[in-house]
Amino acid sequence: MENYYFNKAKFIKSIVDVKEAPGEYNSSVLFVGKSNVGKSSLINALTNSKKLAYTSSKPGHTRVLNYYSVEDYFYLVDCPGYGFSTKKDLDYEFYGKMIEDYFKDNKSLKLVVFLLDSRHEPTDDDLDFYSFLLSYKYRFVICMTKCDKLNMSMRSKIYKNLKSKLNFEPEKYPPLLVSINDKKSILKLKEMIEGVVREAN
Ligand SMILES: Nc1nc2c(ncn2[C@@H]2O[C@H](COP(=O)(O)OP(=O)(O)OP(=O)(O)O)[C@@H](O)[C@H]2O)c(=O)[nH]1
Ligand SMILES: [Mg+2]
Repeated sequence: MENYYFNKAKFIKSIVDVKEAPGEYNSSVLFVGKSNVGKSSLINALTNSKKLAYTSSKPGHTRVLNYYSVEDYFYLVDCPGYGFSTKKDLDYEFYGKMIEDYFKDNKSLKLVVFLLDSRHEPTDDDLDFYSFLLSYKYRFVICMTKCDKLNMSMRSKIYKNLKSKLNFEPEKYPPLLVSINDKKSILKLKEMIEGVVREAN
C-alpha cells in the first residue's frame, strides 16, 4: 500500500488568480495554514519527493498558489502561509484577496487540509482563518504538524488547545497528528485524501 498511490506527482503551474487554475482534473486538495507550519513539506512527504514543493526554514516562502497533479487524477495545491507579515494590510494585499477569491464558489475544491503547529496553541491568525473556513461549506481536516517534536505534556494539550482557542470539537472530528518523519501518519493522510477524491469523482 505504501508508495502505491500519490507517486506520480508533478508541478503544473503557479497562479495568483483562481481564474488561471488548471482545469484538467476536477478535484483539488488545498493545503493551508500559517507560514512555516509545514505545508510544502507535507506535500513532498505525501508524494515521496524531496523537492517537488519548495520548502524553507524561513517563513513566508511560498507566495503563490502552486498546483501539483497526482496520478493524473487530481491536484494538490500549496498555499502561501498567513501570519508572516507584521503588517496585516500587506498580508491582505499579498494573500488575503487571493485566498478569498480562491474560496468563492470553487467547484474543484474537494478538501481543505488545515495545518496547525502541534507544539503551540493556535494563534489569532489561525483563529481568523478557521472562522473564514467555517463561513464556507468545504470539507476540511485539521492536521497537527511536526508531531515528532512533541513531548508527552505537549501532546496531551493538543485537544485542549483546539477546544479553547478554536472552539473546535476534536473528539467529534479527530485531527490527524502528522510528521513528515512518520510514514504511518503520512499514509493516514493519503488514505483520507484518496477517499475524498474518489468519492468526488
Ligand atoms: N521536525 C519537523 N520539521 C518539519 C516538519 N514539517 C516541516 N518541517 C520544517 O518546517 C520548516 C518549514 O516547512 P515548510 O514546508 O517550508 O513550511 P510552509 O508551511 O510551506 O511555509 P511557507 O511556505 O513559508 O508558508 C522547514 O524547515 C521544514 O523542514 C515535520 O513534520 N517535522
Ligand atoms: Mg511553503
